[in-house]
Amino acid sequence: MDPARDTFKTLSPEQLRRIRDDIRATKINVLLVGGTGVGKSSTINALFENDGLEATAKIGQSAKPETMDISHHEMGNLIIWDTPGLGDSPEKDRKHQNEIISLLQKKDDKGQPLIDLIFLILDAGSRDFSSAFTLIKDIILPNLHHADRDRLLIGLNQADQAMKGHYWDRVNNRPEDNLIERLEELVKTVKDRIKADTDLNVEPIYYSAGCVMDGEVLSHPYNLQKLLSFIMDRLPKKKRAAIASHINEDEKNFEINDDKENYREKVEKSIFSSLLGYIKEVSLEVFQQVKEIATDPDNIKTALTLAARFLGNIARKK
Ligand SMILES: Nc1nc2c(ncn2[C@@H]2O[C@H](COP(=O)(O)OP(=O)(O)OP(=O)(O)O)[C@@H](O)[C@H]2O)c(=O)[nH]1
Ligand SMILES: [Mg+2]
Repeated sequence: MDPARDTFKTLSPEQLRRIRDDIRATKINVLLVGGTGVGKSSTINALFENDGLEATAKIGQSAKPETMDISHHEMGNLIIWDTPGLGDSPEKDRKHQNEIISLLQKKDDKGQPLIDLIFLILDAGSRDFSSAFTLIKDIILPNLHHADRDRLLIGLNQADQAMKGHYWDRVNNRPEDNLIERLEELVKTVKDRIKADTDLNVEPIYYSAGCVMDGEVLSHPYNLQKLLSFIMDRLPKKKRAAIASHINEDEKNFEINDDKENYREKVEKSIFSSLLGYIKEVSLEVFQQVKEIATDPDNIKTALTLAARFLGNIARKK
C-alpha cells in the first residue's frame, strides 16, 4: 500500500480539474533587467521550456543589442518582461527607466503588484557594476513596496567566463578553487555595496546559463538548480506551483551545482507545499491527509513524484 498515491487518488476528477484550472489561471510576471549581452535570453532559455518565448529568447551573437525595447512575452501563465540593456544613450535610458518604473507600479486584478520577481542579471566577468547599483538604488527600490523588497533577485551570469575562461574545469563543468574564490568575492562585493547603498540584504547568486551557438552546445549550465531554488524562495507561495509546469525538462541543464545544499529537494518541496495550497482550496479533507502523509520521510518522495507528474500533465495538456 502506498499512502501518498492513495491519498492523491481520493481527489475527484472534478477537484483535479479545478486545481488544474486554478494553477493555469495564476499568472507569474518576471521582470528581467541587465545590460546588453549579459545573458538574459540565455538564462530564460536554459530555465524554461521556451516554445512561444522565441522573441525573448533570441540569443545575441553580435555586438548590437538584440533587445531594443521593453517587451513582454507570454507563455501560458508565465509572462517575461524583457528590458533592453541601459547605456545606449541618456534619452533612451530615461525612456527605459520610466517604463521599468511604471511596470513596478502596476497592480494585478487582485490589487497586488503585477511583477512577482525582478531578476537583475549581471555579467560575472565585468568589474564595473555601477549602472546596476544606480538602477537598484534610484529606480527599483524607490518603486517597490517595503514588503516586496525580497522579490529582487541578483544573478551573476557567465560564471565560467569570470576569469576569462581560466580556472573553469571544462571536463566537469564547474569552477576550480581559484575561480570559486573570485566568484565568492564578487558576490560579497555586490552584496556589501547594495547593503551600503540601500540597507537591503540581498544574496546574489553566481551561475552560468551555458553557451549555445548555431545549435551547438559549447558549455552546459552551472548552478541552475540553485538559481531555480532562489527563484522559488522569492516568488509568492501560490506562484511556485504555477511556474513549475514551465521548468525546462532537459535535466542536463540542472545537473551540476555547487554542493552547499540539496537544491533539487528544496525546489521539489517548495513546489509541493505550493500545490498543497491549491488542494486545500478545493478539499480541506484531502489536504489534511496529504499533509500528514507528506511529513513521513518514507512518503515524501512519492508525494513529490506525484506532484511533479501532476504539474507535468498541466503543462502538456495545453
Ligand atoms: N560562456 C558563456 N556564454 C554565455 C553565457 N550566457 C550567455 N552567453 C553568451 O553570451 C551572448 C549573449 O547572450 P544573450 O542571452 O543573447 O544576452 P542578452 O542579455 O539576452 O542580450 P541582449 O538581449 O542583447 O541585451 C551569447 O553569445 C550567449 O551564448 C554563459 O553563462 N556562459
Ligand atoms: Mg536578449
